[in-house]
Amino acid sequence: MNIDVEDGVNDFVKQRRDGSVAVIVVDNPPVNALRHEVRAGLLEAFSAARDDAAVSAIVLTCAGRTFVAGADITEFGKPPKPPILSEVISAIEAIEKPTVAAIHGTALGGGLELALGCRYRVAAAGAKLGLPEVKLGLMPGAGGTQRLPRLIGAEKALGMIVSGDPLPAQAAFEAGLVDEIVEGDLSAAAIAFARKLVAEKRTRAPVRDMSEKLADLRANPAKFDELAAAQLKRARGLAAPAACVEAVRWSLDVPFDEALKRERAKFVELLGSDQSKAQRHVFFAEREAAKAPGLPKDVKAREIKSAAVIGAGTMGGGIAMCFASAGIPVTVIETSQEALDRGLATIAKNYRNTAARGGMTAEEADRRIGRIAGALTLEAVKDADLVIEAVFEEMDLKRRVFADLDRFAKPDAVLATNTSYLDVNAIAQTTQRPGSVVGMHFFSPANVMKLLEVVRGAKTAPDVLATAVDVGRKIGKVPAVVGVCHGFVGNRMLRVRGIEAERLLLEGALPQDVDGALTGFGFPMGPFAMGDLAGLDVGWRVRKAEGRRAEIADQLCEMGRFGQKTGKGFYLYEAGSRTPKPDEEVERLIVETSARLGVKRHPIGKEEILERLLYPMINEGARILDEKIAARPGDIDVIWIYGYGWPVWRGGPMFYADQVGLAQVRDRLVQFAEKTGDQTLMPAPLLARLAAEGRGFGSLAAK
Ligand code: 3H9
Repeated sequence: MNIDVEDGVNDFVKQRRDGSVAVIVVDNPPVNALRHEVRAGLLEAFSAARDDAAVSAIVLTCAGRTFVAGADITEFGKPPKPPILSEVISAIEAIEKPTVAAIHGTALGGGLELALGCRYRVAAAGAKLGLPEVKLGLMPGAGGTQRLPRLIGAEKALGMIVSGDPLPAQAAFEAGLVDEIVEGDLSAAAIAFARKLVAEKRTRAPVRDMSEKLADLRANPAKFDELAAAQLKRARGLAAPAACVEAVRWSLDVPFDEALKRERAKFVELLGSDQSKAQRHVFFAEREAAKAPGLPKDVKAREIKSAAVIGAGTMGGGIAMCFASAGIPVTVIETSQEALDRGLATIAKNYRNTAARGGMTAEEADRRIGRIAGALTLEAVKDADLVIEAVFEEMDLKRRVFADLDRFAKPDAVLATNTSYLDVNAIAQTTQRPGSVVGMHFFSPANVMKLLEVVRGAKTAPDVLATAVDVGRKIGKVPAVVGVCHGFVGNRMLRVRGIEAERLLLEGALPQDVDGALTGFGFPMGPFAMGDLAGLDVGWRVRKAEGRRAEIADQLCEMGRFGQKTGKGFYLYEAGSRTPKPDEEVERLIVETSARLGVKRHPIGKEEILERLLYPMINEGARILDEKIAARPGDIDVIWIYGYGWPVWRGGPMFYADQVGLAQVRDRLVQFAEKTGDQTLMPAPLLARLAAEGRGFGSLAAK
């Protein structure tokens, strides 16, 4: 069959002929995931090209914005439909004619594995190639763990597979993963590349038969153990990274076909694990959280070409860095030269430290620093498309700033407040344009933490909300849209946990017991170590403003124990150390306070500590859903994972609640309410209703 024009193998795979080169095109927007029809279409198209004597070489390309970005994650958990991906790849790999994958955008997971089945790979200059399965609690399941080490060596492959981080095209070229980097028309270049292979009669063994790059580690298995141990250091509590290491090791000492079988079996095992289910939930929840309900479909984000940040403190400086790092020029505004100089100097120091550690080149650090200007008057916001206020957390001050902003900002500027608790509507009211006002709540350190709570005020215009979300993604954040209430989603739930943590101290636990239960669960740190890190005076101020007390924390503050910055807080810190050490003085204070308040202390087990901390948070999450402050349970999960260190492999508080079972959560909450006399611990109506119906929060998302 002679195909000159594009012909559909099916709806998702097309083919055409360019002279004697067969061009196979995957067309499954948005990311060309390998759904069943794509796999079947590829097998059919490659087989036909193989058997057609008029075809001398085959090029595989993709339509749209990217090469294949992996298996179709939405198919996971459903019975697999043949052909499975490994069969398709094995069939492609066995073809003797030159096969060339033409890669643009991202070749990820099964997409890269597919490209590894071709004998050659060419890539557009901006392409990225990686095996990110580990980020979904998985490992590559279609030969990636065996072919990648054969092509680029086990050491580099191990790094890529365990981290899940992709290589840019240039690095991939240097590693031998890509044969040529192409500027301009990728398809045309790939076809020309294929023609040249034919003309020069160049051939190459399939990747499965390569072994040269494995020789070094095959001769020195102890070195592999060292590399593996280094890779696994940060993989606390996670099953997938260990499985990745094990599989890469097979590339050294297990025959290829046997290793493929083992890889598949391990992949299937991980697919069924709770960890992977949680991580896949987070993948989709993260994307959903940015979608605000009720926004018109055609709403367009405004273009942000420049930004201004008011306040050069820790928060303002961190926010300014986010913009500078994303290539958006930003002006930082302070009230005094001294504060401005200090803020700008800290920013420059942060960038230079990163460069010194090898995180970026010195030139890149300079470029980023060069995108940040300083100013001493609010007038300097006049050209900014987006203004973010990051002044002290005080309503009067914020209102004054917004009233002034109204005078100076461009009419179409987006005005954002970085408040972490305050009423965005009250702030918006001080302007003549409340529709332009939105909350953008960053988390400290703002240049590092991924979460961005985008707070939608009562009057926030749809395109203003869309702009905050869009710019959030552009500066590398995970935006989650929330409504207005005290503390929004994250801090409102954190407050509940804080109250319980304090209550546990009075009832019999010590700070290290409470923190230990949470780190054991997978949090990087517990509430008391976190309080010491952030400064106990911060929470003290908030409580005073709210007119409430936390017995132990307030006493510590009254003693001048503000945490790490004073060397003492809930723990003791030796000079220059950030390691918390239990402190007898604090333990005495806790015991005395219990006695003074007439609370009889008793031992509290790890399990109970966890339930006491986590279930009230879940309960508050249910109220937040009921009040529509968060649109979906997954939004709350995303907030806790990216803003508060909830372990990703436990899927977030609402996902976790479903795994525990809502009836169990409800029953324990009733017991806690009885035991403490605190009626706010009684199950929220939504939680009680779902538990009674035998449902989980996940069933709300599906509606
Ligand atoms: C794998 O390959 C296993 C194999 O080893 C073995 C198999 C046997 N499937 O992120 P975006 C959706 S595991 C289904 O907003 P971007 C996504 O949900 C897989 N859907 O765009 C979103 O939908 P919606 C290994 C997918 O430009 C839309 O596409 N691969 C998939 O910011 C746009 O996504 C990965 O882990 C998928 N694989 O980023 C790659 N990927 O519009 C995962 C995306 O309804 N994907 N969607 O919200 C990514 O990292 C990013 O999506 C990517 C694009 C970088 C590709």
